[in-house]
Amino acid sequence: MKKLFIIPALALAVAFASCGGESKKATTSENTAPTEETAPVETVPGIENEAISNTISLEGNDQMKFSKDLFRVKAGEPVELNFKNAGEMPKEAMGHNVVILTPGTDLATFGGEAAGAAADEYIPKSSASSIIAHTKLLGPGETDKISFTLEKGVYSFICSFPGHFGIMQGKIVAE
Ligand SMILES: [Cu+2]
Repeated sequence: MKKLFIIPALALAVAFASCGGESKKATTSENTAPTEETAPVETVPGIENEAISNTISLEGNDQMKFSKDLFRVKAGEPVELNFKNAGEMPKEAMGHNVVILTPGTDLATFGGEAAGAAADEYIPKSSASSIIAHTKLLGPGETDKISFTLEKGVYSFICSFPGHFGIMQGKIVAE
């Protein structure tokens, strides 16, 4: 007589276990909702307020400042950058350029290398692999125009004249 009671009890236990297993599986699949397998992207505050444009204009001035420090461009298509030194001070004292650097370039290291490259207008040959594009070093009133194409990413740009990159720096987001 005992057996009759044990068998239904076992069946119930098995049914309960499998039921529990199923509900656990359902929870797991909910938690692993499709996520995009992309590399972590650097977030740039304020970028959502910038319109995408591949023609960009920038000025440097006697206050050692760029007129803008954030640009948003379309990746994979040429970007035209128009740069002007809007100051009046002599080039030897307040020259400006724009150097676009590869993602991950350490600005302090690059700036140090650049400061030692006076003969090359502060474009250091030793860090050439970190440079995507650069303008000429401009004196007062001078302009230069360069073109380059960026893959998706966040790029720093600086003025490499000695002592300027700490303030004269910004970012270009290519998306
Ligand atoms: Cu400068």
